[in-house]
Amino acid sequence: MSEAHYPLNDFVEYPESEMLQRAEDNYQQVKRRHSIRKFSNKAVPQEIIEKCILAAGTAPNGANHQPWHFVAIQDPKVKSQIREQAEELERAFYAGRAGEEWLEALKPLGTNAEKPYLEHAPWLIAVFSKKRTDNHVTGGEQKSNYYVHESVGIATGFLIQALHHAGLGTLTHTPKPMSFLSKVCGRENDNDRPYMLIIAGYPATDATIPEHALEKKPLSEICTIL
Ligand code: IYR
Repeated sequence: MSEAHYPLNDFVEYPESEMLQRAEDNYQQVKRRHSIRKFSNKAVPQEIIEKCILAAGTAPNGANHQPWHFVAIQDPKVKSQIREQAEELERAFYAGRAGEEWLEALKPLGTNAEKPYLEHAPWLIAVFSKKRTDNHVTGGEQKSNYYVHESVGIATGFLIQALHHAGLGTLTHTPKPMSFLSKVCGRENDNDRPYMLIIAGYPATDATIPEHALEKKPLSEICTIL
Protein backbone atom coordinates (compact mmCIF):
# COMPACT_ATOMS: atom_id res chain seq x y z
CA MET A 1 0.00 0.00 0.00
CA SER A 2 1.33 3.40 -0.90
CA GLU A 3 1.71 6.15 1.67
CA ALA A 4 -0.62 9.11 1.97
CA HIS A 5 -0.07 11.78 -0.67
CA TYR A 6 -0.58 15.50 -0.07
CA PRO A 7 -1.62 18.12 -2.59
CA LEU A 8 1.34 20.06 -3.99
CA ASN A 9 0.44 23.35 -2.39
CA ASP A 10 3.77 25.17 -2.44
CA PHE A 11 4.29 25.25 -6.23
CA VAL A 12 4.34 28.82 -7.50
CA GLU A 13 3.28 29.49 -11.08
CA TYR A 14 4.46 32.70 -12.80
CA PRO A 15 3.24 34.34 -15.97
CA GLU A 16 5.49 33.42 -18.95
CA SER A 17 7.13 36.83 -19.20
CA GLU A 18 8.01 36.73 -15.53
CA MET A 19 9.36 33.20 -15.93
CA LEU A 20 11.67 34.34 -18.71
CA GLN A 21 12.88 37.23 -16.55
CA ARG A 22 13.45 34.86 -13.62
CA ALA A 23 15.38 32.43 -15.83
CA GLU A 24 17.51 35.34 -17.09
CA ASP A 25 18.08 36.68 -13.55
CA ASN A 26 19.13 33.23 -12.35
CA TYR A 27 21.53 32.84 -15.29
CA GLN A 28 23.11 36.23 -14.55
CA GLN A 29 23.44 35.22 -10.90
CA VAL A 30 24.98 31.76 -11.40
CA LYS A 31 27.31 32.97 -14.10
CA ARG A 32 29.02 35.10 -11.45
CA ARG A 33 30.04 31.96 -9.55
CA HIS A 34 33.70 31.18 -10.09
CA SER A 35 35.98 28.77 -8.32
CA ILE A 36 38.45 30.79 -6.29
CA ARG A 37 41.70 29.70 -4.71
CA LYS A 38 42.44 32.63 -2.43
CA PHE A 39 40.17 32.98 0.56
CA SER A 40 40.00 35.61 3.28
CA ASN A 41 40.07 34.27 6.83
CA LYS A 42 37.06 36.43 7.72
CA ALA A 43 34.63 34.37 9.81
CA VAL A 44 31.33 33.15 8.38
CA PRO A 45 28.57 32.36 10.91
CA GLN A 46 27.81 28.66 11.34
CA GLU A 47 24.10 29.36 10.85
CA ILE A 48 24.70 30.39 7.23
CA ILE A 49 26.59 27.18 6.47
CA GLU A 50 23.89 25.10 8.18
CA LYS A 51 21.16 26.79 6.12
CA CYS A 52 23.09 26.02 2.90
CA ILE A 53 23.44 22.37 3.98
CA LEU A 54 19.68 22.25 4.62
CA ALA A 55 19.22 23.47 1.03
CA ALA A 56 21.58 20.73 -0.22
CA GLY A 57 19.50 18.19 1.69
CA THR A 58 16.44 19.03 -0.42
CA ALA A 59 18.09 17.65 -3.58
CA PRO A 60 16.21 15.01 -5.57
CA ASN A 61 17.62 11.58 -4.72
CA GLY A 62 17.00 7.86 -4.91
CA ALA A 63 13.86 6.75 -3.03
CA ASN A 64 14.24 9.77 -0.72
CA HIS A 65 16.87 7.87 1.26
CA GLN A 66 19.02 11.06 1.22
CA PRO A 67 22.31 9.17 0.90
CA TRP A 68 24.59 11.95 2.13
CA HIS A 69 26.30 13.41 5.14
CA PHE A 70 28.01 16.79 5.40
CA VAL A 71 30.84 17.46 7.82
CA ALA A 72 31.30 21.23 8.20
CA ILE A 73 34.75 21.96 9.53
CA GLN A 74 35.87 25.21 11.16
CA ASP A 75 38.31 23.81 13.76
CA PRO A 76 41.77 25.15 12.78
CA LYS A 77 43.44 21.92 13.96
CA VAL A 78 41.25 19.78 11.70
CA LYS A 79 41.74 22.19 8.79
CA SER A 80 45.51 22.05 9.15
CA GLN A 81 45.43 18.24 9.21
CA ILE A 82 43.41 18.32 6.00
CA ARG A 83 45.82 20.78 4.40
CA GLU A 84 48.83 18.70 5.37
CA GLN A 85 47.44 15.44 4.02
CA ALA A 86 45.91 16.97 0.90
CA GLU A 87 49.21 18.69 0.03
CA GLU A 88 51.10 15.44 0.42
CA LEU A 89 48.80 13.82 -2.14
CA GLU A 90 48.93 16.84 -4.42
CA ARG A 91 52.73 16.81 -4.38
CA ALA A 92 52.67 13.27 -5.77
CA PHE A 93 50.00 14.31 -8.27
CA TYR A 94 51.97 17.29 -9.61
CA ALA A 95 55.24 15.35 -9.52
CA GLY A 96 53.95 12.92 -12.12
CA ARG A 97 50.98 10.87 -10.96
CA ALA A 98 48.68 13.14 -12.98
CA GLY A 99 50.46 12.39 -16.28
CA GLU A 100 51.52 14.94 -18.88
CA GLU A 101 48.18 15.50 -20.55
CA TRP A 102 46.39 16.27 -17.29
CA LEU A 103 49.14 18.63 -16.12
CA GLU A 104 48.96 20.40 -19.48
CA ALA A 105 45.18 20.82 -19.05
CA LEU A 106 45.73 22.39 -15.63
CA LYS A 107 48.26 24.99 -16.85
CA PRO A 108 45.68 27.77 -17.47
CA LEU A 109 44.53 27.41 -13.85
CA GLY A 110 48.03 27.93 -12.48
CA THR A 111 47.41 25.43 -9.68
CA ASN A 112 50.12 23.60 -7.75
CA ALA A 113 50.45 21.38 -4.68
CA GLU A 114 50.23 24.31 -2.26
CA LYS A 115 46.76 24.56 -0.72
CA PRO A 116 46.91 27.37 1.86
CA TYR A 117 43.18 28.02 1.41
CA LEU A 118 42.49 24.74 3.23
CA GLU A 119 43.59 26.62 6.36
CA HIS A 120 42.63 30.18 5.47
CA ALA A 121 39.01 29.59 4.49
CA PRO A 122 36.61 29.68 7.44
CA TRP A 123 34.76 26.52 6.38
CA LEU A 124 35.60 23.23 4.69
CA ILE A 125 32.58 21.06 4.01
CA ALA A 126 33.37 17.38 3.47
CA VAL A 127 30.57 15.66 1.57
CA PHE A 128 30.12 11.95 2.21
CA SER A 129 27.96 9.48 0.30
CA LYS A 130 26.27 6.59 2.03
CA LYS A 131 25.82 3.12 0.57
CA ARG A 132 23.04 2.23 2.96
CA THR A 133 20.57 4.16 5.06
CA ASP A 134 21.21 4.49 8.75
CA ASN A 135 18.95 7.37 9.55
CA HIS A 136 15.42 8.24 10.54
CA VAL A 137 14.07 7.69 7.01
CA THR A 138 13.79 3.96 7.51
CA GLY A 139 13.37 3.94 11.25
CA GLY A 140 17.00 3.03 11.88
CA GLU A 141 16.81 -0.14 9.80
CA GLN A 142 19.64 -0.44 7.25
CA LYS A 143 18.43 -0.46 3.66
CA SER A 144 20.20 -0.12 0.35
CA ASN A 145 20.53 3.35 -1.13
CA TYR A 146 19.94 3.96 -4.84
CA TYR A 147 21.56 6.28 -7.38
CA VAL A 148 23.99 7.31 -4.68
CA HIS A 149 26.52 9.03 -6.93
CA GLU A 150 23.87 10.90 -8.88
CA SER A 151 22.03 11.95 -5.71
CA VAL A 152 25.13 13.18 -3.91
CA GLY A 153 26.31 14.97 -7.06
CA ILE A 154 23.03 16.88 -7.27
CA ALA A 155 23.09 17.68 -3.54
CA THR A 156 26.64 18.98 -3.86
CA GLY A 157 25.50 21.17 -6.76
CA PHE A 158 22.68 22.51 -4.61
CA LEU A 159 25.19 23.19 -1.83
CA ILE A 160 27.54 25.14 -4.10
CA GLN A 161 24.62 27.10 -5.50
CA ALA A 162 23.30 27.86 -1.98
CA LEU A 163 26.71 29.06 -0.80
CA HIS A 164 27.07 31.28 -3.87
CA HIS A 165 23.54 32.61 -3.46
CA ALA A 166 24.27 33.42 0.18
CA GLY A 167 27.24 35.49 -0.97
CA LEU A 168 30.18 33.18 -0.40
CA GLY A 169 33.05 32.10 -2.62
CA THR A 170 33.54 28.37 -3.15
CA LEU A 171 35.99 25.83 -4.48
CA THR A 172 35.53 22.10 -5.07
CA HIS A 173 38.45 19.89 -4.11
CA THR A 174 38.83 16.18 -4.73
CA PRO A 175 42.22 15.02 -3.49
CA LYS A 176 42.91 11.44 -4.61
CA PRO A 177 42.61 9.15 -2.74
CA MET A 178 40.23 10.92 -0.39
CA SER A 179 40.24 8.22 2.28
CA PHE A 180 42.17 10.47 4.70
CA LEU A 181 39.02 12.61 4.93
CA SER A 182 37.12 9.70 6.47
CA LYS A 183 39.67 9.48 9.23
CA VAL A 184 39.99 13.21 9.84
CA CYS A 185 36.19 13.57 9.92
CA GLY A 186 35.67 10.56 12.20
CA ARG A 187 33.64 8.69 9.59
CA GLU A 188 35.78 5.61 9.07
CA ASN A 189 33.16 2.94 8.50
CA ASP A 190 32.10 0.79 5.58
CA ASN A 191 29.05 2.91 4.84
CA ASP A 192 30.39 6.45 4.39
CA ARG A 193 32.56 7.39 1.42
CA PRO A 194 34.18 10.79 0.97
CA TYR A 195 32.72 12.39 -2.16
CA MET A 196 34.08 15.92 -2.34
CA LEU A 197 35.46 18.74 -0.25
CA ILE A 198 33.88 22.18 -0.65
CA ILE A 199 35.85 25.18 0.51
CA ALA A 200 33.67 28.16 1.46
CA GLY A 201 34.33 31.70 2.61
CA TYR A 202 34.87 35.24 1.39
CA PRO A 203 37.26 35.61 -1.52
CA ALA A 204 40.55 37.28 -0.53
CA THR A 205 40.84 40.84 -1.84
CA ASP A 206 43.49 39.63 -4.30
CA ALA A 207 41.54 36.54 -5.47
CA THR A 208 41.70 36.03 -9.24
CA ILE A 209 40.07 33.80 -11.82
CA PRO A 210 41.88 32.46 -14.88
CA GLU A 211 40.98 34.10 -18.19
CA HIS A 212 39.52 30.87 -19.54
CA ALA A 213 37.04 30.64 -16.67
CA LEU A 214 34.89 33.15 -18.52
CA GLU A 215 34.86 31.15 -21.76
CA LYS A 216 31.67 29.17 -21.48
CA LYS A 217 30.42 27.11 -24.43
CA PRO A 218 27.58 28.75 -26.38
CA LEU A 219 24.09 27.28 -26.26
CA SER A 220 24.48 25.92 -29.80
CA GLU A 221 27.31 23.72 -28.56
CA ILE A 222 25.80 22.46 -25.33
CA CYS A 223 22.17 22.12 -26.38
CA THR A 224 20.20 20.35 -29.10
CA ILE A 225 16.49 20.90 -29.49
CA LEU A 226 14.58 18.03 -31.09
N1 IYR B 1 43.40 18.26 -7.40
C1 IYR B 1 44.45 19.09 -7.97
C2 IYR B 1 44.41 19.18 -9.45
C3 IYR B 1 43.21 19.75 -10.11
C4 IYR B 1 42.51 18.96 -10.99
C5 IYR B 1 41.48 19.47 -11.70
I1 IYR B 1 40.55 18.31 -13.09
C6 IYR B 1 41.08 20.80 -11.53
O1 IYR B 1 40.00 21.31 -12.25
C7 IYR B 1 41.78 21.59 -10.66
C8 IYR B 1 42.84 21.07 -9.93
C9 IYR B 1 44.47 20.47 -7.30
O2 IYR B 1 43.57 20.80 -6.53
O3 IYR B 1 45.42 21.21 -7.51
